[in-house]
Amino acid sequence: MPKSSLRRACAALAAGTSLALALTACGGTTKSDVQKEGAGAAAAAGKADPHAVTKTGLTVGFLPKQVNNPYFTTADKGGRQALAELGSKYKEVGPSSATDTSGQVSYVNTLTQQQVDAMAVSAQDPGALCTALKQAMSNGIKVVTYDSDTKTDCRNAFVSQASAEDLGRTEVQLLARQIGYKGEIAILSAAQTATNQNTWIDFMKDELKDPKYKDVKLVKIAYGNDDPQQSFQQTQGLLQEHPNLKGIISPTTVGIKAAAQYLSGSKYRGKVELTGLGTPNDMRKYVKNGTVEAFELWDPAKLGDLAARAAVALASGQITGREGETFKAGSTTYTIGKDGVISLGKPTVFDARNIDQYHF
Ligand code: RAM
Repeated sequence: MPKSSLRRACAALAAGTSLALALTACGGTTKSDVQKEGAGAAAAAGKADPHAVTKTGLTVGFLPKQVNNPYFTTADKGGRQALAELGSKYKEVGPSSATDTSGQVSYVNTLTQQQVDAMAVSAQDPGALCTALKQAMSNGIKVVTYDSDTKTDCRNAFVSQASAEDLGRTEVQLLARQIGYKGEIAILSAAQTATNQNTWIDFMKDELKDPKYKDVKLVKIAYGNDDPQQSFQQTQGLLQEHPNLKGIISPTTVGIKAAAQYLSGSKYRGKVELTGLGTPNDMRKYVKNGTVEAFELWDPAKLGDLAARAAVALASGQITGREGETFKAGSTTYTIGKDGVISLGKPTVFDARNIDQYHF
């Protein structure tokens, strides 16, 4: 049977039968065949072949934390454009809530059933997706996490937006400067299980141990679940509970926007400082009306672009995810770091002086 018909037959089988059966009957054979054909002996033996040709006609599935979050719309669009440029196909699936881990698990299984060549996943939870992701990998599907990681053995590589340590520490540094190193502060985060936000918060807590913050007190971590309304209400609640609050860090684009909306229309505007991670387009008016002095972010489209290119490099056998391997993405050569981390670069700090230069 020609490979394309076999693929179609398997997809039909997967749709009409149990996942395990379909995957055993189809995925294992076809995927490893495809792998051996294109990636060369080195990759088939589990070694990277930096000279392997970049495959075309691949399908890469993007699975963000949440599909109706503008941050992921921009990131995934970057992935779609990169794949079009590389001659491969893009698809996107994902839950509409940032607290739907079982939904994310089903989407991983769907992509596995559909026999995509690679998937790029932003994990809502570090462990919940592991079984499904391992099953995908054992069927020859390459798994890249981007934005929010899973455990290291549940993916081939993680495309990280910036150093987590830098992000955590610089957000505290920005806020402390704005409040004159004195007063109560709070954090408005996304989902309680989010790997990326929790890692950044750990670095924020560590940064706060420095004696220069002895008069700064973290009084609460609230969770708005990357839901605009819940984030708005959580901000309101923080100020009711802590009337002396001097500042808020919100390391989520949804949270910081909702907090800025609340502060901007309240008596706290200009009195309670707000920083964190936001998009220039969302935050422009709050910088201009004096609600927010400075905040930071990377370019989400560039993150999606790099995730797509890493996925294709993995599926082409150019990299396997091991430390020290290199691959080209556009005109830049990236080197894989410890634990399979590929880092996009440094974030940008936005304020009144530069915000009009950015349009995302
Ligand atoms: C939200 C999401 C995403 C995070 C950004 C900063 O859109 O929580 O995971 O990276 O904020």
